[in-house]
Amino acid sequence: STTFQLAARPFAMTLAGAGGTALVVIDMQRDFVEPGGFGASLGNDVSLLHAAIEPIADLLAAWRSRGWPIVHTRECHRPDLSDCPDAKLGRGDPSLRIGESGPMGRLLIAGEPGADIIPALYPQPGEWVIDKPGKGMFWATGLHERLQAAGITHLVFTGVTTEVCVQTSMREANDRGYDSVIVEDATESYFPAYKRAAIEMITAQGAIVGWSTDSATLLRALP
Ligand code: C5J
Repeated sequence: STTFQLAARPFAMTLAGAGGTALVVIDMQRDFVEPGGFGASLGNDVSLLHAAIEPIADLLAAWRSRGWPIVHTRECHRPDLSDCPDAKLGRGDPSLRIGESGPMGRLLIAGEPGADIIPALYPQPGEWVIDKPGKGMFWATGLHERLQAAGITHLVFTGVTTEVCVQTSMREANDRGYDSVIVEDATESYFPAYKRAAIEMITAQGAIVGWSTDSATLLRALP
């Protein structure tokens, strides 16, 4: 199988070519990125997330042109909330809770406009769209088995928010044996200091969770 080298922190890494490296786009949903959604209901300034959109679009184009695997995730729940634990439902001090109705429909509910992916990054046919009830993409999704069946061994992480769903998913991936890299300009947080800290935690101690790079370096490295 083919491989390629990527300049990364804390040191260079090897990724799988020939479709063995999936591009993962975490939760680029209207509910997190647009006004009136779940992120805004928690008091966050959603415009802080917008810088990640163009770098993710560039990576999507590169993966699509190669026919390599792409995984989009959406944090959302069933309409009856049977997959949303009370502990999650009751958390925070939001102006609207999960399942309540806002301008983009019921917050974080599958099938509602707000739970869907923003138009600029909308999935194309054949790309995987994983609905996840948790912060991590492996919890209650069956994703590990699907990745294994597809021969995917390496993951490139993008999306929002860096220290919540992206970091949780990357830690879950690490424990399942994937080598992962987070693309620094293709991920954002409502808290810039937390974004920076999450990337430092991921790459510390000799890539204890994984590596980091930037989209320009990654695009140059792709075979
Ligand atoms: C959050 C996410 N921040 N997608 N979700 O609640 O990171």
